[in-house]
Amino acid sequence: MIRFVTGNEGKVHEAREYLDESVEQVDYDYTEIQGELKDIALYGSRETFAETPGDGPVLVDDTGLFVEALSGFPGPYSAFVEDTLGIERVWEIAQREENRRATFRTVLAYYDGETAETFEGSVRGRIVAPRGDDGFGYDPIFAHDGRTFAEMSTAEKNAISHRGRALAKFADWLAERNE
Ligand code: ITT
Repeated sequence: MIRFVTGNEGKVHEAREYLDESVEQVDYDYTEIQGELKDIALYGSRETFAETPGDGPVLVDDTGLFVEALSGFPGPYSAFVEDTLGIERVWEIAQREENRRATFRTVLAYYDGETAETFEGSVRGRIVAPRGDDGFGYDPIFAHDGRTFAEMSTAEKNAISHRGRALAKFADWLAERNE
């Protein structure tokens, strides 16, 4: 069993579709240090393991949307920017740029008290006017191959997404380890 550390139901839903292992959501608000996604996730996994009851391994997911023309903004600040500006405003800002390319990145950090490991996934796409009702967060303004993530089913999104790719690496590693 994996303890997936997040307050975001959308992330849990995607992880459950993807992993064979059972996934328990741990809604622990770990300290988000300033830095790169990998450092944030690693720090969060160690802190959660130390501070929450239960002894199963923990998995932290830190994700960011990096808009090329905005030098990677909002990147590691994506959650803050979604809460304060909202995705419509991010679209309005990106709309002023000729280059609308963006990358979603996820870093998963696993920690079981001994082993610490990270798994990264990314996907390239374009920022577009909001479309679609599914998914969560920035999904309505992120398009890949002509469709936004909010216009895809969870399975379709997982097959190509930043999180899906990171989860795939994690699942392979776990399967090899459990052999
Ligand atoms: P936790 O930290 O509790 O996991 P969070 O939603 O704050 O939840 P992040 O900091 O990793 O998680 O997320 C950064 C932002 O990116 C946040 O606004 C999310 O809603 C958004 N986000 C994360 N994954 C996403 C995805 O697959 N599609 C669209 N938006 C996503």
